[in-house]
Amino acid sequence: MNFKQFSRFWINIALMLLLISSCSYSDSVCYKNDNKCTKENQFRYLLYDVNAPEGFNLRRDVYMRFAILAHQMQKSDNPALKFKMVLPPWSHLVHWSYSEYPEHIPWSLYFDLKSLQMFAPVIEMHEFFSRYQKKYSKVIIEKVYTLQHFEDMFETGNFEDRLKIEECQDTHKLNFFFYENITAKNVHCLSYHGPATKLTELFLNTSAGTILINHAEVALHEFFGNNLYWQARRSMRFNKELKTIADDFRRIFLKSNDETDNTILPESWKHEKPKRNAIGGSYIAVHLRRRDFVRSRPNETPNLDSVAQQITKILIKLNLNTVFIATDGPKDEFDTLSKMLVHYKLFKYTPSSVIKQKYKEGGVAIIDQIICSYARYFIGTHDSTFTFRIQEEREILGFPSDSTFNTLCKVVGQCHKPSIWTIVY
Ligand SMILES: Nc1nc2c(ncn2[C@@H]2O[C@H](COP(=O)(O)OP(=O)(O)OP(=O)(O)O)[C@@H](O)[C@H]2O)c(=O)[nH]1
Ligand SMILES: *[C@@H]1O[C@H](CO)[C@@H](O)[C@H](O)[C@H]1NC(C)=O
Ligand SMILES: *[C@@H]1O[C@H](CO)[C@@H](O)[C@H](O)[C@H]1NC(C)=O
Repeated sequence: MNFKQFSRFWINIALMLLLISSCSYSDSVCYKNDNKCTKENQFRYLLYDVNAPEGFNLRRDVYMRFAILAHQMQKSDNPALKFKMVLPPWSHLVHWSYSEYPEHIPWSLYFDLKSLQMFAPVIEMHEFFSRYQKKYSKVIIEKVYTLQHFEDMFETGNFEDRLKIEECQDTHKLNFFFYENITAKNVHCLSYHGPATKLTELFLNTSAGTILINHAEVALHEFFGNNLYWQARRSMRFNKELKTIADDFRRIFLKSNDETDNTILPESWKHEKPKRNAIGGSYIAVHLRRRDFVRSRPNETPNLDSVAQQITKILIKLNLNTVFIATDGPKDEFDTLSKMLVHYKLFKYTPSSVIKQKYKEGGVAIIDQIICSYARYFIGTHDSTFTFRIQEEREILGFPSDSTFNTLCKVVGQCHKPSIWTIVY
């Protein structure tokens, strides 16, 4: 055996071992009245991933679209639609600083998993792994669909809902959530226009036990602001400890608490009743989105002078003297703003190193969002999804809409009309 033959021999052995260790799951998918059904294989697994540059708060919106899909499939009688949806761990988000290694942050660090599960059958990636680890050392996803827009959509003006396997527009290598032990068998590109719920058509057409949807953000909401939308949104309660940290800050610095603010929510969002009687703490909150917004949206993003003027106007109008600032801008901007508003009390949340280390930028952002949500009056940044999530939170808490849907203007009196998504009772 010469060297070439020798190495080919070992490559073959290695391939064989790989195949043995990774056989497909489709034959273990369980359909009704099938004696193959065991507790473990009665579900298929749906995984989804989002375009790398999308931020945390847009990803939360994509989650809602897929949670609604998973919710509807769970309610269906069709056994072929029995899925568990695997939550994509948070890694390498563009706005967050990160090291070379992916963080793989589980959803439970930021959200109350039990609450999510009351709406949709979701599991963490590590749970998905542990279900397979017993049998296999590597996960081989049976079908991957990378969503893409129809290239002809704007030329032909065809905006009908449709889906079709087509040639891939994007030829980047798939990254599988930055795991080295996940690969795929079948990869397709799916030109797609329509809501995420339309994907059931695809799932009914395949018996694959594991399906991954890439570029999930291409799939849209079926309805914006209907009852199902708000159920999904309400189920996204934050990790309780983050709420506690935010509550401590409110109590200590802003003299705000749920009793006096009239913002107590029932333990379970399923019992939430329509109301619009939240008062909020005696402070106004401002979400001041800077960094890339300053550069990429010069016509919308105000300078600090203008921000200070706009804040002053509202403080006078509401007869308040306390401001909470949530911002991704540098510390010296906050200091400058404080100097411009010396007659008022300005606050900003600064995490201790322990909290920063445990919850990272995502957790700090959520704490800022919570504190903004409980203010008497909120002013956000035009077109920021970070702001949208705060506005939704305030709708859920029952604030009057005119205390919520306000955004900073470029200069006083020159404003964009904010998009308003209220809960309609
Ligand atoms: N702590 C904190 N972080 C912020 C604030 N505003 C923005 N950030 C950070 O900047 C990131 C970018 O905002 P995201 O809303 O997640 O990004 P996006 O989904 O692209 O949304 P926008 O760019 O805001 O439309 C957030 O994930 C935060 O880490 C803020 O007020 N407080
Ligand atoms: C894949 O690797 C990750 C660590 O990178 C590990 O946590 C997980 O359990 C592994 N999965 C399987 C199926 O071995
Ligand atoms: C379903 O499968 C058939 C046969 O493989 C294929 O021709 C059709 O395009 C598929 N439909 C969808 C929605 O994937």
